[in-house]
Amino acid sequence: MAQIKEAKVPDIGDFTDVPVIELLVAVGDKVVKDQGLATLESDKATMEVPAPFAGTVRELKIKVGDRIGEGAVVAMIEVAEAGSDDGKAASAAAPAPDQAAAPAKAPAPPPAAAADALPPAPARAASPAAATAPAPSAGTPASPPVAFGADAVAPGKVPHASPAVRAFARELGVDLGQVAGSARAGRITREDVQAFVKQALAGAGARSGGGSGGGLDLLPWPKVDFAKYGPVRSEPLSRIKKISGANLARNWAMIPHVTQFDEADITLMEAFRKELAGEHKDVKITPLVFLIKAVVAALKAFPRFNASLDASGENLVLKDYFHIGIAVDTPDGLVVPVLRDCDGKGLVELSRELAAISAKARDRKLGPGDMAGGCFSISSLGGIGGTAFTPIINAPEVAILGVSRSSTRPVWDGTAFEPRLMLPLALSYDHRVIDGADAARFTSFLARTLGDLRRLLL
Ligand code: CAO
Repeated sequence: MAQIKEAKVPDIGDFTDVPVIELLVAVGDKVVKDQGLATLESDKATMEVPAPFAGTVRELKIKVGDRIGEGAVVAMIEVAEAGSDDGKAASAAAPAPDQAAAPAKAPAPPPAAAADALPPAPARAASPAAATAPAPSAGTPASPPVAFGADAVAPGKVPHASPAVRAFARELGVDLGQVAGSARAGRITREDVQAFVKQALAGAGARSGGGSGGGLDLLPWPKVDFAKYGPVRSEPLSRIKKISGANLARNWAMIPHVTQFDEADITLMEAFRKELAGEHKDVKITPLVFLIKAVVAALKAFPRFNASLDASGENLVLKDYFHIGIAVDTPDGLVVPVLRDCDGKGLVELSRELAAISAKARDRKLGPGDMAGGCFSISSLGGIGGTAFTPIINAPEVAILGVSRSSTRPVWDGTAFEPRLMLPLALSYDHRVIDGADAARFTSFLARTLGDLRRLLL
């Protein structure tokens, strides 16, 4: 017969009067034994109150902000039979095994935190994580929440992390007890969880390859006391650098990059650009907008470049829209806002939009929507200098064009050397999706188009 019992805070060591920072269940939720009911956070540690038995939550006795200690009643739980505290009888009332594996409810990280710190999730296709880490689905975390027994809550033993980080760890199935915290007082950050997952994946990969090159069997990062060698200063990385760094590292490690180099004769294009610039003095018209138009034409001619691998990694999603990401250098680091529907816009309109979006980027006013939905990116260092570089693909896109500074060089026209303005191009592409021959065709097409803009009319 069903019985309603009190779920109380267990012995939590020396902690009393600890604030409740998060409720992990709601009335009506089914819980399994040891599932977290609420999170408490003292100045020394964060801990979850585990369900002492399985059943259905009938009433919550606490709310966020309450301060509680050992013995406080957290919830009233209806169990199927009396005497189920030991968990054996409770199994009769526990959800079916599949439900038990996916607890009824765990809160998602607060949206601010999610948007704030979480770089776009790796495409599962591109990610060995898909093979080893469970894929979270809405409302059903793929792993049981991390709960800590009373014997694990002494200071120094309890993982110290914010609710958002704890929710993030739960989603990834990470036991925070195994993660070393890098922040003040050993607090675990989102980056620590990501680093832990990366390391675990590298280990799993190495194991699956028999330790013979099957995974990223990397050496630990060198720890050097630089101060031993001379005066040093330390400065924290900006938030943008941390986010873009994590994305760049993932893309560099997971995408088989090849870079195809080419050059375009932009002598005629440059003459036209100057003419146009003279007619539109209110806006800066640079070679970049010509590149955008030429890229759109190339994407139309080679649709596999305007595509992404789907989540299974087995299908290519081909796009019939032309949104181009532009790498913008800001004082805080690199960002890639997206210019939409570039196929339907002219050079002057694109120049205005480019000026507006790069100003917005430099003023730190870009929202996540400004950077979403890109098909293909262009990274132009032409205004700065250099002859060539190998850009990193902006996943889940499959290619990126790097542009360096144009220079006038003698070019043999069959009978004589002619001074021509040459623009260096570098196309990095995902070799899983694009073959080298197609990449060479793509850059040749680009070069021909930039060399003779009439081709944009074809
Ligand atoms: N060759 C020669 N000159 C070039 C050129 C090229 N390929 N591209 C631009 N220029 C010229 C422009 O015409 C302009 O000349 P004027 O000052 O005489 O008018 C000057 O260089 C400066 O251009 P710009 O940089 O202001 O404008 P842009 O449209 O070329 O680029 C933007 C805009 C936002 C992309 C750019 O400012 C920027 O941030 N670039 C850096 C991108 C980056 O960091 N990429 C690296 C990613 S990997 O870490």
